[in-house]
Amino acid sequence: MTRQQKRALTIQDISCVGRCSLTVALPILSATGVETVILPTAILSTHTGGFTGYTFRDLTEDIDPICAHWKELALEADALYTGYLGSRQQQQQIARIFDDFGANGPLILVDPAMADAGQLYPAFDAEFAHGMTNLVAKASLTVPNITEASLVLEKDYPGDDYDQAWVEQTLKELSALGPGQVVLTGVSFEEDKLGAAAYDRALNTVEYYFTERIPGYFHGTGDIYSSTLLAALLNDKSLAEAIGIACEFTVGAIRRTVAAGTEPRYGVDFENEIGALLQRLGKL
Ligand code: PXL
Repeated sequence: MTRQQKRALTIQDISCVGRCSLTVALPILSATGVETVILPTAILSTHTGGFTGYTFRDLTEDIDPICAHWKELALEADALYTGYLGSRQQQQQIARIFDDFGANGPLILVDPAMADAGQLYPAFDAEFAHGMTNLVAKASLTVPNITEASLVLEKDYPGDDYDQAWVEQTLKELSALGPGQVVLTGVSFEEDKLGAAAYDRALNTVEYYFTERIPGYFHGTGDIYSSTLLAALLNDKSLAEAIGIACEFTVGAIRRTVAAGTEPRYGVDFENEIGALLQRLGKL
């Protein structure tokens, strides 16, 4: 069956409250015209950053039967996109999903969503980080922050103490694991600027995009960034264009949240930025 619309399959948790993982990936991709198929890895009452007492329903056992059904349907996707995962076992299941649903050469985006600001998220350990390295190796595009890049490469987290040479070496080391395209987020060389760096191995280019830095820690912005990056790529933007579109969308959502004075652990107001995103994509 021929498809007019691009289709993404995204595999991550549902944090019911807190605007991250599937509750941002699905609306962002859908709003930009991408048909979005979801594989939830777990259901949590809230995400694990800044809330205590959250519930966690592990959906590991459901993953193989869901995928078996999809194989019967000969389901195909233009992109396979993973984010926050519930367990080490899920990393292995997903490696198989990449093989099972990879025959048509989809873009495979692995966001190794597991850490920030030098710390693993509460649910994860070194073994999980190691498993993420194996998954990154199977991606065509990976989008870590600086903490995640350091964990994936098993090198020291530099804190704020890095330079352009470190960034470009890190991009190339990540690419050497497998992915032809790498985007590093949370890159900053000047106090008041924050952005992303992208490496494309085939083009042998490194591109940067920076916006104003808004001080504070804003939950879910890594997931918003990766989802928007993928949405832009599936809307035929180049990697260099897509990193800028995703930076502007993310900072726009942060700006609105700061102006509204809402609690950052409830995530950022990306909903009211969707119009601006569609304009940048040329869809309005
Ligand atoms: O990628 C952010 C994220 C997603 N899902 C859950 C999380 C987090 C970050 O803490 O806890 C459940």
